[in-house]
Amino acid sequence: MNLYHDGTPHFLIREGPHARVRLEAPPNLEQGWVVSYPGGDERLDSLQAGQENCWSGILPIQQHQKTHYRFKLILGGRVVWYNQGGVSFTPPAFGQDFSFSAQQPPEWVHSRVFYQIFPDRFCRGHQDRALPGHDYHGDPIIHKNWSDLPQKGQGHREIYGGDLEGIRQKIPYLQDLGVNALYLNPIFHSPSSHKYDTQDYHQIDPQFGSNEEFAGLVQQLHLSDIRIVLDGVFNHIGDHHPWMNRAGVYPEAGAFQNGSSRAYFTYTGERPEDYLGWAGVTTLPKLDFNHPEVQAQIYGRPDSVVRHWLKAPYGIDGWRLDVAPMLGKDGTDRDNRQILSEVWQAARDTHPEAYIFGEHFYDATWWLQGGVEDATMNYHGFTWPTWAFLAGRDHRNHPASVDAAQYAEALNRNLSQLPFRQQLAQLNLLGSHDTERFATVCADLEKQKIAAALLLTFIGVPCIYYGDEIGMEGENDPDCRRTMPWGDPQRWQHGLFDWYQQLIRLRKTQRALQEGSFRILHARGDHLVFERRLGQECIRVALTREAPLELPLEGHWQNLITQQNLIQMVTLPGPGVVVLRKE
Ligand code: ARE
Repeated sequence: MNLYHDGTPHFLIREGPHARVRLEAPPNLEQGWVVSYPGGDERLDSLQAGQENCWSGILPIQQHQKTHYRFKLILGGRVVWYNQGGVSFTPPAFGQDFSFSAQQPPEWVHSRVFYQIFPDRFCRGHQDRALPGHDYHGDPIIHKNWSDLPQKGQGHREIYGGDLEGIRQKIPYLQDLGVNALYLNPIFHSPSSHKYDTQDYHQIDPQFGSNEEFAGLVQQLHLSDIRIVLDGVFNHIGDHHPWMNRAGVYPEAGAFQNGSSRAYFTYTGERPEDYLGWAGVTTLPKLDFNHPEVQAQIYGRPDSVVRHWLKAPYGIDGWRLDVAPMLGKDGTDRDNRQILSEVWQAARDTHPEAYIFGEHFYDATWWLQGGVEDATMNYHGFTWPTWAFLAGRDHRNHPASVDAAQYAEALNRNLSQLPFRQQLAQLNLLGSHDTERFATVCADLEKQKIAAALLLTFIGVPCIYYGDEIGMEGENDPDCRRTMPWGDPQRWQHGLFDWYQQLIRLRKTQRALQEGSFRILHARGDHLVFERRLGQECIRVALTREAPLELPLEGHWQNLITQQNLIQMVTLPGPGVVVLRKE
């Protein structure tokens, strides 16, 4: 019997202003305390011995900040400390204490498998609807055939014609695959194909459909038990937006004509074009979130963008915040986390179950302590470590060599700094519209299957980038935004699709995979074994990326993929994965 505690309701029970914490401990535990830090002061509560080697103690819940705690124990005559970082003989770092926040992510995300859609490239429902014919900043918009590949340097002005009607028509496909939530890349009126250059936040892009069509789509998705999250691009607008009006599309003066909205931007010189753009891109003027009017229009007022789409007749289920850590920085002095917490609060006030996750390419621990973002796109804590372990590539797609022990270390390091409910809400992904596709990074079908299994069994919410389930390939933007080859079944990896379908079904039927704790049991060389646990339910995932794996078992287990009952041993002769449930 080892020391064990996690954030599931089995081990952490909230009782009004207090929480009861439970600890499984070996028989040589002599005395123990749960140590918490209300107001910064150390507070100890003695653990009381209960049944089945379980001890419990009480700690006060902090209402406006994170509650963090650890255990101090006398085990076999020795003082030890135990927190999310494990057991130590000296007081451990605070950053890795167990923790929870009073402001928690919504619970509905636990049972969801997300599917990310880049709308122009997913499905064209209205074959006969004319595509936008206007030019893009002097260069023509290019209308492409569905089977053409995107061209480097032109991706932003290549239009294929995907639309909302296409998504609606593919609801049966999504249901067959099993996904039950969508994240859509931007859909508001914008000149480019990617639509990160918003021209009108209150209008669905005419290529994609009308506002009414969108309301109808959300309604139909909800009736099909599919939730929907939109891309919130608030750090910058498009230069066609009336606030900038660079091309003079609108009669009223924008910032470019020295209108009053000039104050919404940051300037590096006197000329109209001297505004700050996202990453220096002039089509993406960066907003100054210091300005009260910017705050009011984006998230403050009842009809602000954030609130508008969360309400009827649309009622979306949340926002993905584009370049979240950049909001308000570069020329403004308002704290980025303060702005994001106001966005989060505005969303929650409007829709108490809204799911707000930020786009972060790097460590986002700082944003995930409650009340700022519910989650992040988990590139840092899942995508990059998984690329390195299974594909031998780092986040820039350079060679990287990582064994299972290092992989486990990277996963644990990240998790140990997050409150448990935030761990459950993290949006895990293998790639996106901003990265190479995993099939291209990895180019090995067996490893793609292992990656899919990791995605669907790891702690957090899985998100599948459209087409990954059929093994679509693609280099970086714009090649990773190819069209879904509906009419060409030869380009589908049907076996991979079946595998995804099977894993999604598992994910949706096993609560331990949705809400259970995560613990690595073995990580060495090519082999990784981990456990997801929720009360009495226990799922074990064992995999090898190459060398044969033999895993002895104690007790009775069921192989959830083959339905076979196993008693003594799991054997994997080469790259593969098994998912087992304790009977
Ligand atoms: C276009 C061209 C690109 C060119 C870029 C800059 O297509 O080839 O590099 O311009 O000139 C949107 C479009 C892009 C478009 C961009 C500008 O989707 O196609 O690119 O607008 O017009 C970093 C940021 C991350 C950001 C990515 C793109 O950290 O936040 O770059 N992601 C968001 C969205 C994008 C969107 C924008 C931001 C702008 O998801 O879709 O771009 O609203 C490494 C680095 C990361 C880097 C990542 C990806 O991992 O470490 O920092 O992310 O690569 O490039």
